[in-house]
Amino acid sequence: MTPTAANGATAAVMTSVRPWRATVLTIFPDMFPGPLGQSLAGKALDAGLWSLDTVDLRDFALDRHRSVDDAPFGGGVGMVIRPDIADAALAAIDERPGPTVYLSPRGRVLDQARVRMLAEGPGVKLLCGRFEGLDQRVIEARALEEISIGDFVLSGGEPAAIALIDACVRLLPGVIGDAGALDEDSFALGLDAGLLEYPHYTRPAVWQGRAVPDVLLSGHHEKIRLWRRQQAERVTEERRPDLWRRYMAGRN
Ligand code: 9D3
Repeated sequence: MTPTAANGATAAVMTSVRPWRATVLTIFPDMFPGPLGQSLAGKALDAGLWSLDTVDLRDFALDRHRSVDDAPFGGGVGMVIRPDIADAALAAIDERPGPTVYLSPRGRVLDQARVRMLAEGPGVKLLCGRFEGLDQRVIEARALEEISIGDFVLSGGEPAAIALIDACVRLLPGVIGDAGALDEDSFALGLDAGLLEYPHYTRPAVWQGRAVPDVLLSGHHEKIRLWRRQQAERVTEERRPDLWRRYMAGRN
């Protein structure tokens, strides 16, 4: 299904705006769409709210073995992606919209501010790291933006690309209904306000001898709001001193 004026949510986006476009350069194109073909992102993909294309780095190899890597100058473990092959692949997607991101454990750690900016743009081109990394010269020559998704070791950039795309897609107009986007709490609390979330409860009211906090059953909406804020602050101070410091500084 493509966006049509028949759908009120997409009608506003129709005029001149092309769907947000993700282009992924990878030696494992079969990893895509993967989880992005399911749930929220998958429905939005089917609805034409965004598009996903993969480009196989091996298609730009120069030998019959389709090798894209070589041994590191100066010695050491592992292999390095060749600059000439990465550059040829990047040249082939030059006309596609958005900045070119190289997913690498050496990158700046992705945050919601960068996700918001990428989602507001026309799309993104993602080069997935593999082996020990990519020749530094192509990173410089193409001014690639290096992004990591956190301080843990993946086997390659593909799962990081999937996480980045998922984070962007859920922000695209029409992907989340008004219910989620306009929910007051998601602005007042939660990551947007710089706090971790308060704890959630649903039925049954007592489960395995554990009762839901009384205040949530009280019907006092002001008390509930205050309790949730207290809980959000307590858990943030406890688990994320970095977020807590920023939150407290921002209250001045
Ligand atoms: C000798 C050190 N290398 C292996 C432990 C460094 C290394 C190279 C390549 C470690 C991981 C990888 C593959 N990772 C990614 O391509 C990657 C990644 C990550 O590992 N963590 C967080 N974000 C990202 S984005 C791409």
